[in-house]
Amino acid sequence: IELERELGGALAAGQLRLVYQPVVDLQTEQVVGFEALLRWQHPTLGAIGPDRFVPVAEDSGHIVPIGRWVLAEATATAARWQRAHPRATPLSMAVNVSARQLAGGTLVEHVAEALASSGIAPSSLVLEVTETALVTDPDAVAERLTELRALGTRLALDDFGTGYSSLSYLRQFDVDVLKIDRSFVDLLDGSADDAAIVHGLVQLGRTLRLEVVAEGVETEAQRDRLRAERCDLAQGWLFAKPLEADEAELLLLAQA
Ligand code: G
Ligand code: G
Ligand code: MN
Ligand code: NA
Repeated sequence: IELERELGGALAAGQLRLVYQPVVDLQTEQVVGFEALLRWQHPTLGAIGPDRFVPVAEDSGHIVPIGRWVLAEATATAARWQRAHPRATPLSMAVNVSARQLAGGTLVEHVAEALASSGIAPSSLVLEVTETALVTDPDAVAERLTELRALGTRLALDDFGTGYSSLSYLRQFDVDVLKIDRSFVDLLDGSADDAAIVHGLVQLGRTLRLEVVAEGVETEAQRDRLRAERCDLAQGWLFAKPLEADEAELLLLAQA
């Protein structure tokens, strides 16, 4: 209850900010994009993680104005970085979208607004949804996703393999990107049978012609295995933790 009350004023008080985790191409190790992640710095409670406050924001409805701000901020940042660091394929920006946002009536409007004011190509915006968000209200979600697709944004299935869902959703919802959850990446340090799960997930994505991203890559051994499996992209502490915007810019400058 206290968090919920505090969250109401957090946005206006400038206590929310985005950090950006680089996404790298596994073959070249070049940064090809970022995932925007919310942070809340409360004046007395200190740093509150999204695992704690995003569920509160969802239940209270605060996620809608917060999500609108996240979309505006992340796309504005992407526009700035794309201009400063032009590439054949522009830097991508991934934004997490929760079940409540997806089911609500304003997400499409807020995405369109963010695209228009930032001017980025719609295809460089990746919306990350979890399997659980998809199954919460599949009919409403399917409609929203069709509208988002019409805008030209891409759709990523986040935390893939951990949700309560089935493979049929991959086709039904016309996903573009598969993000393999870090609990599976961790398995790469285990037995051959465990590693076979990652092999299967990467193959599934490749067969369906999806872009495959491995999350939570922490060791060189994991990176090497994923590269050998022809996984396309990766993020994780081995490459970089989520960075403040100015740190992320330095990284882009360093690889230019
Ligand atoms: O940054 P961290 O790994 O602590 O994020 C924890 C969780 O919070 C992740 O599951 C992530 O999807 C979620 N999260 C982070 N930023 C956002 C955001 O801007 N919007 C929503 N809806 N969820 C977010
Ligand atoms: O659910 P989602 O994938 O959106 O959440 C991303 C979260 O994973 C972020 O909170 C981020 O801080 C965390 N994260 C990113 N890279 C790593 C990593 O290499 N190891 C671990 N343990 N967590 C990571
Ligand atoms: Mn995510
Ligand atoms: Na994830």
